[in-house]
Amino acid sequence: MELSHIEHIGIAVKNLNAAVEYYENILGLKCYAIEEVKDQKVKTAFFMAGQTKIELLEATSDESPVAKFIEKKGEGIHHIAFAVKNIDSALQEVEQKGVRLIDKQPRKGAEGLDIGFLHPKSTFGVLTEFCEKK
Ligand code: CMX
Repeated sequence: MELSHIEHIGIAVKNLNAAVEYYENILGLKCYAIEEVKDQKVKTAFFMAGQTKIELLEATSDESPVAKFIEKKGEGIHHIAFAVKNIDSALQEVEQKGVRLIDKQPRKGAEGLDIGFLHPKSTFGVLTEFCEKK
């Protein structure tokens, strides 16, 4: 498997607008896109800090994984996403090595990326996402 870089860091927030204001007005970053990902029940806002992408996540339903996360753990870092060269084979490879997958097949995520999640109970507590730009 080839992990090329950290594609983004996902941060769960209760109020996207308030969080965007903080990142823009206090940290001086520019929000370059806001996108709802219906499949994941989230609204996202994206920033670049140098070469590192930050994705803010607000739940759009009580059933959203982000709503459940905030209820249990509060706001904060939700996941880390790695760019991979071939997401199908990367998911297959880690599963063969004993990692529990959330997504056995890639799905469509924000920014048109193919995404798949690894379960945090198999990854030392960090919800891990693979992404491939096709
Ligand atoms: N990071 C670390 N641990 C997490 C976690 C996270 N983001 N989310 C849940 N957990 C832990 C919980 O604390 C819990 O641990 P304990 O059993 O020790 O309490 C365990 O995982 C199970 O959590 P749960 O609350 O019972 O929640 P579910 O099993 O219903 O769901 C998960 C957990 C990870 C399978 C679910 O959140 C999921 O499918 N996530 C992937 C999709 C996603 O997060 N989408 C939103 C982002 C989309 C995007 O970036 O576009």
